Amino acid sequence: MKRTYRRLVISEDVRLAFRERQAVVALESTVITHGMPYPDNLNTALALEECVRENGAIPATIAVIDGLVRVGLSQDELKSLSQQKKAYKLSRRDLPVALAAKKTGGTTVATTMMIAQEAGIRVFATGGIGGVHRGAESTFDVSADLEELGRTSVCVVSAGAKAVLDLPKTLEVLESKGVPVIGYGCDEFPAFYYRNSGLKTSARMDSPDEVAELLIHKWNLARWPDSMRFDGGVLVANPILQEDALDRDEIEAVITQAIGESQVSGRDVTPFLLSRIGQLTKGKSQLSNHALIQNNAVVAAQIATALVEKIRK
Ligand code: PSU
Ligand code: MN
Repeated sequence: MKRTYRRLVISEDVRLAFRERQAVVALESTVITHGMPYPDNLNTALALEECVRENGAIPATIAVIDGLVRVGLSQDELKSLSQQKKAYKLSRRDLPVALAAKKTGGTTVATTMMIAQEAGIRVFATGGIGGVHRGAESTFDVSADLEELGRTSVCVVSAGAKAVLDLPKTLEVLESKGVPVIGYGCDEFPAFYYRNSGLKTSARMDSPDEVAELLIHKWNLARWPDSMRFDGGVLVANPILQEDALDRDEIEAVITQAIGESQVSGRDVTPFLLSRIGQLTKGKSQLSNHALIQNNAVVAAQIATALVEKIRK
């Protein structure tokens, strides 16, 4: 059988960035295909790329298009992905199926991490990671994102975990898997739509430089001959800005209502909840989501830039 097998298709922009040792930031695409309605999803995707560039790095949106793993998309490709009604949501288990059957889909945090690592990208920005769902003691619904953070060496910048989750249980699993959870300029784990969950992070850091130093030590990027390397991810929890945050009690009531109405399971849970919360808040949650992801893209670009500078030295 004749087959062409290309593992990764890396865009011209991103290849040039690698060649010139410029900082690169990975961006996920499930937020485009399943996280927001059109045209918000497209506007967010374009704004994120802009935030990364404005902060001195090159964006690489990752997705699967017609069975090819793509690292770096053009504006036209982003537009067409954002309008795709039949795009799949691709987590770790779905990726080989999508490649074999030449599907198109958005990559979740888990798959974006896998692909970023393959491509040599160390820093990745998203909105909020998946985690342990409320009621997981009976449904067993725990996102593959947590497993991936335990094994794949990429730094994920997020506004904590998605607010629909059980945050204490999510933090427990991250601790079990050895994932440093860094409060970025904060002591408490942020709760996505609002800043304070009352839960502790594993450490606090206040600058891109500090995070870059952690990454160098964790993965031994300086190749110190007698140093240890600790494989696995790092979660940088970057709280939403106060002016974009929602009222805690109000949004918690909405989340409880949306969870109560949910009749779906498995991979449909998160997209259903995000869209229902959007309806119930009359779009306010989507505005917050848009703002917090941009804030994460800015910090990710700053960390990626600091990391490149340290490795160059
Ligand atoms: N964060 C957002 N919007 C999203 C997601 C995260 O602000 O749409 C996506 C991410 O791709 C994440 C996925 O990996 O939801 C988690 O889905 P699940 O809980 O089914 O693993
Ligand atoms: Mn799930």
